[in-house]
Amino acid sequence: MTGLTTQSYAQQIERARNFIQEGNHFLVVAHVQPDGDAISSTLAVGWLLRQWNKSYVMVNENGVPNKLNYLPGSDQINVHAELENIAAKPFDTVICVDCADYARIGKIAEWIDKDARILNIDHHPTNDHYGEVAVIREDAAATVEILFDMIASYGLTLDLEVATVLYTGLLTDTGGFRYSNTTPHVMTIASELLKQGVNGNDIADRLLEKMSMAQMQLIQRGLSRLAFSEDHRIAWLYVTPQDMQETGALNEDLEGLVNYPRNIDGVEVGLLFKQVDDTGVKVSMRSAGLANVAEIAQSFSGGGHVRAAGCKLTGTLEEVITIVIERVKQAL
Ligand SMILES: [Mn+2]
Repeated sequence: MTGLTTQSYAQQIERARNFIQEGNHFLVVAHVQPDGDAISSTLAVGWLLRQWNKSYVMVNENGVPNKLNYLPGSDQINVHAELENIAAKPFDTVICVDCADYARIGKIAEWIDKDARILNIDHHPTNDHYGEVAVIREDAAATVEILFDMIASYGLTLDLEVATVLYTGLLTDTGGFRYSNTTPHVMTIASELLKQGVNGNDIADRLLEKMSMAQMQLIQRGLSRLAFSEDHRIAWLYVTPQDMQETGALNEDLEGLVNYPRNIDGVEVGLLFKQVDDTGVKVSMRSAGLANVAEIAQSFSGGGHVRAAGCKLTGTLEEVITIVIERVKQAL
């Protein structure tokens, strides 16, 4: 913790400029199981570094979800294992994007120097301000919104490539410009990006409409197990390793599944339990507004946003469902 919360956003952006200009070679890393904002933020930082002739390596533990492989430069994002073949390591200058805490980079930490200089760019309210410089705006809809502000503040000129990347991060983290984080500023930025020639319709179709067969089959299985609390204010689904195996689903195919329980009239909290193995269960939580699921997730060492958060617990599927549902009941 460096306690930079007292600094203004503009000052943080200036400190980030100095951080980048002082460095030569960067590792750009996002969180494990990256979403649209994480991948887009990685690529936007890469674009920014190229404008200033800096060299860099982009990475995350799991690579790029198939759905996002239309993004320019996405083929240059490495997975954890590929860093093995990269000469300049351990890395001593790191830019973390969309990671509320340093542990969210997962196994990538193995390739980073213990004394590395870290720039932390993020919008999660649970961000603990790790790193030498932190650019945090909790009311930003996405980390790409902060990156747009940085690019504008540094006087760099947008092009179609970075506009496509930024638009993707905004679209995904606002649920297609539908969530409560869809502010006038978000729409102003989206408008700027569309002016660059971004094909908003094509991106929305790829990311919001299309589904893989495995994703649809997981929905089918998940919905067949839909369960409710007695008062019907909590609803949940679960998915087992067997489901993943039999449908050939990847982790990215789970995306959106948690919205089904949450979207039911009268449901305040929707949950998805994903059994990882015999001892661990990942929990995704979505709130309709009344419950702060970030707090609930944090009480289980997880984190996230007020209306969307997650955590991982040890125990059997049944045990974890019982413990978490009990905690959600207390929060309602
Ligand atoms: Mn994000």
